[in-house]
Amino acid sequence: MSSLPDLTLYYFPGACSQAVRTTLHELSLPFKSVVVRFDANRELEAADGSLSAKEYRDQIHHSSYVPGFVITFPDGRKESITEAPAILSYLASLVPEKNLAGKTELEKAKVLSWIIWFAGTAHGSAFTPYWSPKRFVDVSDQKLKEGVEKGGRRNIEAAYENLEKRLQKSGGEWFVGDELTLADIYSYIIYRWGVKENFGMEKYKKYTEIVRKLEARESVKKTLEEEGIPAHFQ
Ligand SMILES: N[C@@H](CCC(=O)N[C@@H](CS)C(=O)NCC(=O)O)C(=O)O
Repeated sequence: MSSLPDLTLYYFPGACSQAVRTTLHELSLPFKSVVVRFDANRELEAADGSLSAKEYRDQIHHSSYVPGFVITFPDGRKESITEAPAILSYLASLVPEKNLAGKTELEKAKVLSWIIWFAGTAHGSAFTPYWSPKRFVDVSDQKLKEGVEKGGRRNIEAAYENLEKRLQKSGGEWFVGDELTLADIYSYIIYRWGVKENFGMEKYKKYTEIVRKLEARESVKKTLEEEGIPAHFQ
């Protein structure tokens, strides 16, 4: 453990950065976390005053989003990584014996496929237009704004249906086979967003079963406690 780099997560409670926190706990990796908040210009800055919005954008996240993730190596060199699937894959590689990225080459591809799909399709093409239409259109045009939000909501529903169908077909106990992977961990926050936005999540039976199992894990319990979010089922 002593040769491991220092890890710092920049997060917002209940955001996609939550998947990084749970992965860190699942791997028992020590880390520091810094909560971010919006400044007067709606740009993210460190809430503890350690980074202004400009510093956060310049040093941590080029687009001023979470998760921000910084690795400080024993020689003092710092690197930052962005995009949740990349951060999760990096973390899994620090503790390869836990196989969170999958065991076989085929499993690894399947885990990667799910986490890219969560980030790009379920989040980026569905929740992001629904919540942040300004990333797509000029929101001073009410019609355009509403059109994007509506498309986002439709894509969210389609994503959950797609996910449940694929889970039903796959037959394993978790997203990929019978062991917990990054795919399950990432799926948790995507489910909670559906709960928050009233998508009637319990109709997605297998997904719900997996989320119940996730909430029974110490890693998820710890994450929810640290982010001040109550469990959904327990
Ligand atoms: N593709 C990015 C998406 C990051 C993202 O959209 N994060 C949201 C929180 S879930 C965010 O930072 N929102 C702040 C904003 O839109 O200003 C990733 O996976 O890291």
